[in-house]
Amino acid sequence: MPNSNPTNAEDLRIYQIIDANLDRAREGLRVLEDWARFGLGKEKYVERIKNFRQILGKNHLEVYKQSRNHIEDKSKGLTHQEQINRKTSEQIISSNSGRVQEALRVIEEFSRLNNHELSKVASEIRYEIYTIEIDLLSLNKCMKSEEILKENDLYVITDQKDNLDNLLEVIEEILIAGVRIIQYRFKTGTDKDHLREAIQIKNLCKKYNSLFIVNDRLDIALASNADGIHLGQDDLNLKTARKLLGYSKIIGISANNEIDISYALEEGCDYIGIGPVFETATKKNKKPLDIEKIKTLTTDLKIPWFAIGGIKVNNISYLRRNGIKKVALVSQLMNSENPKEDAIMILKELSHEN
Ligand code: TZP
Ligand code: MG
Repeated sequence: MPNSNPTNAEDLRIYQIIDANLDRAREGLRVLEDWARFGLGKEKYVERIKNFRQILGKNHLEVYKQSRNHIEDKSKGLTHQEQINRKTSEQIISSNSGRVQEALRVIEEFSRLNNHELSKVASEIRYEIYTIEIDLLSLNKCMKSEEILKENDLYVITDQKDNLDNLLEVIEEILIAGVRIIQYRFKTGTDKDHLREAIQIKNLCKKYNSLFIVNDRLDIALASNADGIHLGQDDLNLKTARKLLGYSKIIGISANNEIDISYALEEGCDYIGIGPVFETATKKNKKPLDIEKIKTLTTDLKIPWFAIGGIKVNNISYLRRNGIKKVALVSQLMNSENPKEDAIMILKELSHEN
């Protein structure tokens, strides 16, 4: 209970501030809770946020509510331009987390003298909201990337080009054609050049709402703010990569046997590349996997997987007849005279109903 006098004018003003901010904080929490529930389907966060809302509800005493009737609020109903401009779910998460944090801070300050318990509660919840905000934003990012991986059947990997302008042009053409997943793969050259290239490709991918994934190199992925990384069996292990990248980034793994696939799944990889399906000059010393073997390996796979290796426009229908719906490729588009037209043709092949 507040240890003050509700008829005293200054105390009344303080109660009114606490009342308004308890409403604000609870409303903001409800927005976050509903996004965690309906937008992300994350029960753990729903429960945590609901619990905060209930704690604040219990602390929303009658004396605070009564104070509403005593002093008129002249700023009621004011809307800021920022509120009108809010468009994305990320903006909604950030602005409502900010709203909750600010409201709790006000409660913390004004209840410190007359309701120490509420002040403490407000401070504790405020700190938790800082982490919840980051977690919800990460989950949002991850969900968007997962959706792109699920909904798109063509994954294009770059090849080393002598002329960077040409590589960027090729990538842009492919993006214009409608490809939504690009992997930046390089084997020689300087890190300085690779980071510069990575940032340029990342910007292009962002412009076309596409995923940008870096092959092998976690440092380049982090420094270019890539959406994820692709790792082979001899690269950095998935556990370490996850620790360094966090849960907002996707991690793809190359695997072509039961053990590697089950380990990748256990460690929480987001998609798998399986191959080579056919012989390919891009990876000369790898023996192709039997198509029946690919079928066995992928029967129970619940995450997206892409077949890779020697895939061309003219073998996609064969792959599709064998249940392979998603493909990754390098040379067919990187060496193409007309990458846009070819990408459109491949996308069309992949979308055929058969
Ligand atoms: N991993 C397995 S096969 C392969 C990689 C990176 C190369 C695929 O290149 P291409 O040119 O599409 O055959
Ligand atoms: Mg590798």
